[in-house]
Amino acid sequence: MKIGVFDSGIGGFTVLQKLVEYMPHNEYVYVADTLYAPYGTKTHQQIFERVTRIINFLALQGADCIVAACNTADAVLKLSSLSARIPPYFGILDFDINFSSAQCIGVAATELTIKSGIYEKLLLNRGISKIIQRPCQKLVELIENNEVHGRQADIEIKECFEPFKNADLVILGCTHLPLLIEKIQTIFPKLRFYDPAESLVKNIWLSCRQDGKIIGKISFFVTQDPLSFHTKISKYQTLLKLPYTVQFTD
Ligand code: DGN
Repeated sequence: MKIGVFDSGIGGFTVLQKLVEYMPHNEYVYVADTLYAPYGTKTHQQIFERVTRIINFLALQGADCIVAACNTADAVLKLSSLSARIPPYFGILDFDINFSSAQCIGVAATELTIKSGIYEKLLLNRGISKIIQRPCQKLVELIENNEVHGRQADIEIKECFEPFKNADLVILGCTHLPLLIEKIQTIFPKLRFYDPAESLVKNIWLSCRQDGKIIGKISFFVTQDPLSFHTKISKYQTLLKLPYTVQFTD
């Protein structure tokens, strides 16, 4: 089967990697909306327009299902009625986790995801009232620019994660963050983290009937500068494992 995946950049790799682990024989079409990145600082309307366009593009590519590997985009879609009209659609916010109501939960996410109130709503519905949310936009930019090894990354990690010191669990509410998890964990060894992609990908695997075709490849489409995207992703080859191509789309 063909699975369409999208994010503003390379954050969705953390979801794609898990999809490939569970379903290595599928064909993947991944849109990185690099021309409009970062999503986290845009308006609801701007993201809605971009995401509608990307979903139409993936449908035209013949995707059997579409995965929003971006919390910001999924938050916007979940607050509109679009996702209800484009089955089968899966979003990173469709995660399953049980909390005890006494827990204090941290969420690191983009400004737009936090502003949307979606995590607050999801957690309140699960009986959690102690919620700490922190923006991680600067970390997204450092990850996209491959500047994760310098001092600035340490400073930004501390600024984003320090307020979670008393949280029982921190949700990585931005798909870019798992790309930095080892460094975050080294700086905050006592914090516990949850990546929503864990349960999302398991749910996709359980609910999508596999057609038995063995294809195993990824087609990346980027909305700006395919060459630099190609260079950027070459270091993730072991992460992604499958052969891939990179093309431009507007
Ligand atoms: N990876 C995106 C998310 O999960 O919200 C954030 C990307 C961005 O453009 N800031």
